[in-house]
Amino acid sequence: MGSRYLWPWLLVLLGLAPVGAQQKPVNMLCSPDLAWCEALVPAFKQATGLDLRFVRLSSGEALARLRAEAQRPQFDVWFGGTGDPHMIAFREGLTEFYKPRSWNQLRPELRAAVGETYIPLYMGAIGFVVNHQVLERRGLPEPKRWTDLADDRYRRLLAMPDPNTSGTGYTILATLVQLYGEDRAFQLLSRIHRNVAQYTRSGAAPGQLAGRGDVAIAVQFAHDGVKFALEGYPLKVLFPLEGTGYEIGGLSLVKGAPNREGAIRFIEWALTPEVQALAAKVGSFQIPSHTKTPVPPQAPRPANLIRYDFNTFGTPEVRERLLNRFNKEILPLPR
Ligand code: S7P
Repeated sequence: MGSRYLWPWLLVLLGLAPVGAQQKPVNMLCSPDLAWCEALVPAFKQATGLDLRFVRLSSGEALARLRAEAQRPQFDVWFGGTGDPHMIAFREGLTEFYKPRSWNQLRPELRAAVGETYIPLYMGAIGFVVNHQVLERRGLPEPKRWTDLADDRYRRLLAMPDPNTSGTGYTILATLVQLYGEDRAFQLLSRIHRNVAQYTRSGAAPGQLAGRGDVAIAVQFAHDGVKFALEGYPLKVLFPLEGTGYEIGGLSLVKGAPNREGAIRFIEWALTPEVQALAAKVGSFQIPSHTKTPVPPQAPRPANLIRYDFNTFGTPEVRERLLNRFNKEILPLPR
């Protein structure tokens, strides 16, 4: 047996490496598109020999799961999903900040925006994903502004995600509050509500409804709309003129992770440019956080991003207050 096979066992014998720790599977809570979660599994196995298991949950649901398991965490790592719930999880002591070796190679503006709360994984902006065939058929114009979404002519022609379960939905809510102030945002939401045919559980689902022609306008992440358009649906991605909000998708180490070492191995691996580039190969066109990962040519690049206040909207009390208002003041209104 060569010395390269002997030295790991020597470490074990000296008590410097925990027996079996490297062999335990890594359990991942995964919030992006399912195809991306699935693609990570064989790639991680090939790179490390370790099994990766995952459960796919939307960002708000993932946060709820971490809260429910706080006393006995089941997951090691939370991959992807909008940043606000990652920041909230950190502030509630559900995750811990781990600084990866590649930290200084991640886009500085993303690191600065979230501080040392979670690891930025990608960036993506909210847009309007419109089915141009449905609009043409009905002789309706494309919506240009957030306020256009309240236009009576779009009655029951809109779909958007529910901010309780969906990180995308919460990003939309927080965007309107930042653009209009809280009370005016809720007034606008109450008028938009009349046009909403469906609030979906996950963030990408509105684009599927628009793609099939069940609705004309989906409010969601623009990159999810690009994916559906490239799959052949008659969709077009627009950005509201008033400005739009965005996410800094997160990667977090779960506090008290049963397999902390495996989680750290996963995090270091997942941040490499080669692994980040997997996303675009399976149709996820966000802007990757590593400066050396090529930005997919399909990634939408809106010109008018707002100065999204991650610190405020990643606060547990602010999220709680906004969701309560949404549940009490908007959802019960007739449509
Ligand atoms: O599909 C990719 C993506 O839009 O999904 C992530 C996030 O979990 C949003 O989904 P939910 O709204 O269902 O939580 C985004 O971070 C990501 O860009």
